[in-house]
Amino acid sequence: MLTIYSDTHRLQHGKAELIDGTLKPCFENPSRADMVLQEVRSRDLGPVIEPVAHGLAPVLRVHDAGYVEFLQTAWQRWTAMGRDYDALPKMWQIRRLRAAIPQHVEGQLCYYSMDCGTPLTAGTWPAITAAADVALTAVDQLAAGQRGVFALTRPPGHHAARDYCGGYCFFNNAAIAAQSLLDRGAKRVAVLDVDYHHGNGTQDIFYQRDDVLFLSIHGDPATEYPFFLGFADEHGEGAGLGYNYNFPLPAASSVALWFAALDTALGEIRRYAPDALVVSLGVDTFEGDPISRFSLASTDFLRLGEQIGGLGLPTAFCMEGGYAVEPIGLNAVNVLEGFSMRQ
Ligand code: SP5
Ligand code: ZN
Repeated sequence: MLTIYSDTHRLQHGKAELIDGTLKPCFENPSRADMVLQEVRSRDLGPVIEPVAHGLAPVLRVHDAGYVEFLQTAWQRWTAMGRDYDALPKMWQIRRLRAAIPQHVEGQLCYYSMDCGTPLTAGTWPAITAAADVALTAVDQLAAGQRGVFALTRPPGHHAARDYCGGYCFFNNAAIAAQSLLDRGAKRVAVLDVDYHHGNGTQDIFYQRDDVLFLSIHGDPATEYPFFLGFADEHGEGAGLGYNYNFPLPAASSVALWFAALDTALGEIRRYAPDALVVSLGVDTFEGDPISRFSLASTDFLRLGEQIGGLGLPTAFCMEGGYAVEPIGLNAVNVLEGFSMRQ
């Protein structure tokens, strides 16, 4: 399988996040993608190529122009005020506060963020534009006839909605890939999100549409981040009604329950009969993940890949979460190898 990768991801390197009451080094850091790349190479998954620059037009197909402009200018505006540290919001536009977009860069940071765990840094803009290009180049390769392509995207994307960042995500790489598939002639695209956390951003972007089927298997938001979305009764809206499936599972769910949900999700994908599939590939479902609570073993990721491969669809895998850094490569590449065995 072909892998698309850019070193530019390293420029996104936040300093700290608040976990269990203390500031800890960011779980979402460059070593994650470095480890995945190392495993891709050591197991000879296939060629690794650089992304091709696609510009902002395909990003603006799924993200709000004001939000994109904020991300593009924020660091320069932040440092112009003498601030030389990561930009993090400390409040939100909550109920009954005014909804007008602030002029001030810090006000805009608060307006365009979902949480305080997603540091905007000196390298955020180059890293997120490179990640979008990685996803878009994967789509180019599917269009050129590849069956499965691995977009080694970092930072991840599935928590980023049309006009907000959060959960370590800024641009929704998987949504950008799905939209690009449609813009290249696909009639229907499915996005299967297997990250531990609900893909609230992807759901947000496609909630009112029937040309993208979104399915997410994740820790129940009744007890897990992102708390405010990802419940089983979210089916879509308007034309999108019936094209959104959430499979929230209790945090301590068994592997058998997880695969039962996968089976149901795969059945819905078959019924939809899409032209292509995008997989939001988070491996934070792993039993050793430091911030998540499912218990998939490394070999389970092979089985996951095989089952996805059994759909027989052109498939772009976009890397999402996974914070057990040492085995992250093993787990991610197991999915890709499992997929390839079924081709
Ligand atoms: C892409 C992705 O996986 N984003 C995840 C963002 C999760 N951020 C909040 C995590 C809160 C975890 N609390 C865990 C406590 C562990 N003792
Ligand atoms: Zn996650």
